[in-house]
Amino acid sequence: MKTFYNPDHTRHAGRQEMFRGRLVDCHEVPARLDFVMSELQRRPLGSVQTPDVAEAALDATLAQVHSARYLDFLRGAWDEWVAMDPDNAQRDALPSVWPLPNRHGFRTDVLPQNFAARLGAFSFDSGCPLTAGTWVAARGGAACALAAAQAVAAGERSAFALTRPPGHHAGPDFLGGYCFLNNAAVAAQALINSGRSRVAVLDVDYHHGNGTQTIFYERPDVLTVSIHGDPRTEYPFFLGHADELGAGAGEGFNLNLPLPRGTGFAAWRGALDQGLQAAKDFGAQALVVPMGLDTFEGDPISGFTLQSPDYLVIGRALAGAGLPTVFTFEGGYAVDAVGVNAVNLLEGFERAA
Ligand code: SP5
Ligand code: ZN
Repeated sequence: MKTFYNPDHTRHAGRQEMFRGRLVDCHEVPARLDFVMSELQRRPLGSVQTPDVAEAALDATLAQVHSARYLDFLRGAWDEWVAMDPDNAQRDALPSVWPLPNRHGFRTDVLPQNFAARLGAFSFDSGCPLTAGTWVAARGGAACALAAAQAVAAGERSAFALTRPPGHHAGPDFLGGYCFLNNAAVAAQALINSGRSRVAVLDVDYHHGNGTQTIFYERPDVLTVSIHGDPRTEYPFFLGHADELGAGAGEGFNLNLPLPRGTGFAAWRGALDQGLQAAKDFGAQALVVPMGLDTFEGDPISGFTLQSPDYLVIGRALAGAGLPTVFTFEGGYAVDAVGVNAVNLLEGFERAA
């Protein structure tokens, strides 16, 4: 399995996130990728390379999953933040005011001129710091997702987009949950562009993949499945319930499998089988797996109890689908275990593939 690695990921290093009235150190740190890289050196799965994709192809694919005004905003956001006050260069941008879209009559069609207001209009939480290097890092990560999809489209059995910031919480026109550009959506869209008519996304991160769900909610060509902590108690709270089935032409093409906080591997594995069966029934021609490792028992912000060897079993089960597969790296905040858990999953896949 080829790994596409984004060396620019270090340019995104948020300092603090808002949590219950105080700023706490960011959980989503650059060291996460170092642990995956060193485990990949210890247990190689194939070449590790930087992505080589045409800028125009990347821009075109990004434009299919994110709105033009969101991409324009994100590209220029740091400069605007600093232009507001030169002293802002000393700190990350966090939103603090939101329009509550679709409710209470707040307008989202007229974008405010004020930068802080626009940052709120394009985000859904205050735990996702935007930094000087966020755009470069996120775009480099999307390039990894595109390169991984292109490798699979060209005949590779699987490929791994190893990057951060993660992507599955980023929607058509919003950031949040440590995510800015939706790498899994880029991969799924690129597979569609390569001629696959049906692509399944099977999100195994602890948190519901709300961004990916929203991007494809009204589309019949991409099935989105997510196994996650029940949003009644778990982040992102406002999406991820079992009765969200897709809408319009996409009705029937979204499947949420929420599980209670505290769920262990036996029950989690049952949900995985359900998700794989849904991908099979859909007639998926390729699979995208947003691979979060925050289902691990030791994760500091999550609530399932998976153990490191369980990830080998997950990889093997995913390979059982028999589909060309792109993995994107998502959550996982038990930093010193994230490398072992990620490579276990990928190695379990490789051994069975
Ligand atoms: C990609 C991904 O896994 N995003 C997850 C975003 C979760 N954001 C909410 C985090 C709540 C942090 N809790 C801090 C506990 C401090 N002791
Ligand atoms: Zn997560």
